[in-house]
Amino acid sequence: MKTIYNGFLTKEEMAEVLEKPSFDKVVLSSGVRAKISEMFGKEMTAQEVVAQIIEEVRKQGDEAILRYTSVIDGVDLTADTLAVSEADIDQAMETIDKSVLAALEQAVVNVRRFHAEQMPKSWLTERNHGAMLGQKCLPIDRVGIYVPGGTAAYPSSVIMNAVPAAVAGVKEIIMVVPPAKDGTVNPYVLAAARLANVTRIFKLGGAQAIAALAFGTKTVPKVDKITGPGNLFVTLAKKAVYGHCDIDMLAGPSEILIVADDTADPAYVAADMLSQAEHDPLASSILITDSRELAGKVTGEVKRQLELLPRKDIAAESIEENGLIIIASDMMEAMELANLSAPEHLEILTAEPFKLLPYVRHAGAVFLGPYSPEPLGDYFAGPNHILPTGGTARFYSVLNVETFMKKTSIIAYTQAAFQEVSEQVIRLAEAEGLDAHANAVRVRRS
Ligand code: HSO
Ligand code: ZN
Repeated sequence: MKTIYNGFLTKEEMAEVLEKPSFDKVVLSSGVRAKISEMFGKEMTAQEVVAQIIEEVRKQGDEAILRYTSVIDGVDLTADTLAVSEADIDQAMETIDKSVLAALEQAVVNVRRFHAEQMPKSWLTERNHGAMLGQKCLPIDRVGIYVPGGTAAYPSSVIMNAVPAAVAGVKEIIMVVPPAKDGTVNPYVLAAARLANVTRIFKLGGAQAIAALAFGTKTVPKVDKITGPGNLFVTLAKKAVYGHCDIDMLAGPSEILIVADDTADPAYVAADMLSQAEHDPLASSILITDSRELAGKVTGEVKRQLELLPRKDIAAESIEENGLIIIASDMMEAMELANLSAPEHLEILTAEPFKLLPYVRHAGAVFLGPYSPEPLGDYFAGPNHILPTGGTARFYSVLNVETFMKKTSIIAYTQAAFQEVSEQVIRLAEAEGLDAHANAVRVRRS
């Protein structure tokens, strides 16, 4: 983990330090490259791999997804066993720890309650001469939610994807999740899917899952929108199918940025940094503080706590490669740097955190004060944990109910209202040289 002093760098240099590598420039590990060569018989970029998988899934449907599941996940499935059965979910509900089940149930309640407050309202308003204008908010019919597998199982991501969709009124929620080596899906993931009203589940991951959802196969239904985070291949596939269906965002590795002053507890700061670091060697954890003393103590705490973690290898690599402490001259400067980074998660651990809230301009989610650690939001408080990463909080929002809705506008003029504006509409149609447009107004004029 590096420590740098902001005063020594120009704003441009600092922007460079804080910039995350763009997801489409990520360098593949030698292991992944070797696997690609073995699979396709030649060297290929991640983009080329994704394009080829999508093409094959479009042409060959089930055959291609089953083949890729066999080659990539090492699991041989059939069109029948690709789908998780109700009996499988019943069994998962039986086997899981009852206290975890209770916590999942409460998380669903909290997430539902928070998202219900986001529900946009359809509206109609009256203008001159009884003209009515309005907007109807409608749910998307069928969505696909991607739940990552890999080194951890994420029942919380099932809840964060599916509950807002259900609140929005989506009729069919199709979930895809890569199977474990033995062909099963983590029972907590299945239980979360039942609690969150997921309609159907397929044991399918990677670019092949995104392609199947975007174009449909005999077994996997085509959806209108795909949401949820995944690895590089999933993200590239989402980008490639965008336009055939909608997507939520292009997400990369997880990040936390903590703005703290000398009142912050170094053990809390270190623990929160490590909570992100354990996700992924590519995850990043940044502390910005005006206190050199805190910076020193946090460095020590990170080292100490790291040793105690079961996922120490992942967290250590992440801290080593992407851990950073920045010393700012004051808290205003700290906030400026935080905005420059536009982090996925922004924790503010200062004496009066609410005083800094007005200065937050770019962040996926903000956590204020010593008792709002990020994992509270990851699992339980109610707000969503599917958030923009890599600086994209400048233009993407956290996943929310409107992610699963669309808006339709309504126009209903009376004759008197129409008469009053018709001349001006004709002028505009004529100016565009569109006479048939002008005529559609003229024929109605009295
Ligand atoms: N911090 C992750 C979400 C997560 N954490 C799931 C634990 N489980 C990205 O926001
Ligand atoms: Zn997390």
